[in-house]
Amino acid sequence: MIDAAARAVKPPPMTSNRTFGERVMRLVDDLARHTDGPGLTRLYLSPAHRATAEAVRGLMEAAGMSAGIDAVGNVAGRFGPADGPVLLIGSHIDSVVDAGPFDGPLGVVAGLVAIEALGREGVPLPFAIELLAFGDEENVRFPTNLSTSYAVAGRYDPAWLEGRDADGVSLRDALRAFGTDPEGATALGRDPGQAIGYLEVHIEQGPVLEAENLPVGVVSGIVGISRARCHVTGEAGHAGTVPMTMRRDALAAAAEMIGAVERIGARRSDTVATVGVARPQPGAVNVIPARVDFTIDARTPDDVVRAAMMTDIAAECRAIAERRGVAFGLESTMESPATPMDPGLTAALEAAMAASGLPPRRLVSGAGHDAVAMATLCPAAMLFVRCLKGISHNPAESITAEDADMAVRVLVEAIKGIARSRQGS
Ligand code: HGY
Ligand code: MN
Ligand code: MN
Repeated sequence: MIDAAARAVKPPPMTSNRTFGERVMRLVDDLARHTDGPGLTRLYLSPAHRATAEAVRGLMEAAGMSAGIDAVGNVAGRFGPADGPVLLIGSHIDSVVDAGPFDGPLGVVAGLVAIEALGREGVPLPFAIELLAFGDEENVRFPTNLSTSYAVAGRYDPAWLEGRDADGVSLRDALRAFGTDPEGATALGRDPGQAIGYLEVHIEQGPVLEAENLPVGVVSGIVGISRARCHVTGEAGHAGTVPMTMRRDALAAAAEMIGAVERIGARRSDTVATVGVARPQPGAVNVIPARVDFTIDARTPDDVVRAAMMTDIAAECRAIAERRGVAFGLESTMESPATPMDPGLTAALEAAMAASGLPPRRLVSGAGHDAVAMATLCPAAMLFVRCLKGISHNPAESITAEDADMAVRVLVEAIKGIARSRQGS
């Protein structure tokens, strides 16, 4: 996965007097061309994911890293010695459906540009840097949770390989079709004794930094996430002949349940609950729906509150099902814990921000990130970058080259600060 000999070639000079930010924007734009459609859609292990992984590997190698694609589809590039202490930097290159270009790739590209800069400067580092492009952060295709970053953290659950996508393809078969050996998935864990920390640059995906006119901020913690698949089963019937009082309409029941999810999610200012997918069957204009499958995504910074919210949602759905004479089933598909970021690494990011004349600003992340998985391996911290109107998971997602430039400068300065602290200076 990582070539044995770490090649110490110098990365290419900046091709013009481009700023870090301009290079980041150009590279993100280049990677955005790899899509399976609609729009920018790059699901885990898809052809577009493969093409993007190959492109990232090429960029890593051009920057002087030894790079490879591992058994679960991560791209991993190593800058510096092949053994010994290592600082991990990364984010994901998979996307949601019809996504924006920055959610994930910004963190990979910012890491690359920072490593290129450190290579050009010839900064002596007391550790290697490993750049990672994870492949399954969005968990859209398979019922997994951050499977490829958990693989790097040494916590890959082999049961995930049996999970199937909407077409019935198992994760095991998808990995084989991608060109990897799924049996290697559980052997990717990095040595916790050598992993000195993990840094991730990511768009905020929220409106706070823009509202406060700040280019970047640091993440205090990442919310916990519960996800579930729900199944409502009623009875198909003729839309014209079955009296309203004699129906077991699965879609009308699901609609009431979806309203309950929204109402319960809105009870507190620190909770959210979303039904992102609802599929009625048979889906004909003149047939009373027999079945609806829908999803729940519930989040809070407090795991006790989250468990209580899911209990209330399930109880309310069961009561609605009982009253309407339909069957209801709920299966959990994700339980991701609320994850505080490492104080030491967060302070290193804040010191780097201060060195760039920026005030400290800490934010809770309402989005999940690979940092949740990486925090089980080593200290983890995140740098958020302002994005236009907080828009994300949307083609309108955008950032400025100036903010991208600031993010790379803060990342470079933070890496130097971590190096200084390890050298005792
Ligand atoms: O759903 C999330 O929070 C992330 O975008 N995967
Ligand atoms: Mn993301
Ligand atoms: Mn996302």
